Amino acid sequence: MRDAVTTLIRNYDSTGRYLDQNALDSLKTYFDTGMARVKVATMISASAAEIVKGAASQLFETVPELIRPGGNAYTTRRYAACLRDMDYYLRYSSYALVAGDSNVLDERVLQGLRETYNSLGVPIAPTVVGIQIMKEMVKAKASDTGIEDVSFVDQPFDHMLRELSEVSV
Ligand SMILES: CCC1=C(C)/C(=C/C2=NC(=C\c3[nH]c(/C=C4\NC(=O)[C@H](C)[C@H]4CC)c(C)c3CCC(=O)O)/C(CCC(=O)O)=C2C)NC1=O
Repeated sequence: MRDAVTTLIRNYDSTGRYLDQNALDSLKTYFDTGMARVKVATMISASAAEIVKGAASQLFETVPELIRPGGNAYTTRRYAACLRDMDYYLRYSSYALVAGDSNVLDERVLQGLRETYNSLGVPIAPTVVGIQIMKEMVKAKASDTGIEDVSFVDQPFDHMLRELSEVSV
């Protein structure tokens, strides 16, 4: 598992270079957003249940077939599994936000996910929609906490969206 600092050092060490201006600029960007990252993670911890529940209802309103007979989230067990997956995406995004690096998502969430979803018939497209809804909710709530530039919140969500979208093509 890596963060913004260890990833940077790893890259420079692999070619035996001292940190240069690019490295320092990228570290500065990370440290400048540090408190905001922690603030968003704290907000997510406090509102996780609300975010997951709200995003799931929006998803099921958008794609109602999911919870009708024959839908992948139909039956209490599968409905619960779907919400649990949304909660995984949210929790690991909060880790990735603090780390300033998506590596934790690759290692803990995305590895093998496509195979699992494909073998269970879990549809990727609505999963992507669910993650998009959570991203918008987290950004709105981050703005509510007074953070002016919430663009860094995009990173982990966009990373998962990119990885999952690649799968469906
Ligand atoms: C921390 C990393 C991690 C992830 C990401 C993870 C995902 C994950 N989701 C699963 C199932 C599932 N995932 C869903 C999710 C959905 N169905 C839908 O229609 C929606 C589109 C979507 C919710 C948004 C469902 C319904 C199942 C159960 C499928 C089944 O058993 O038939 C399974 C199969 C085993 C199980 O049911 O627990 C895994 C491994 N597990 C992990 O340990």
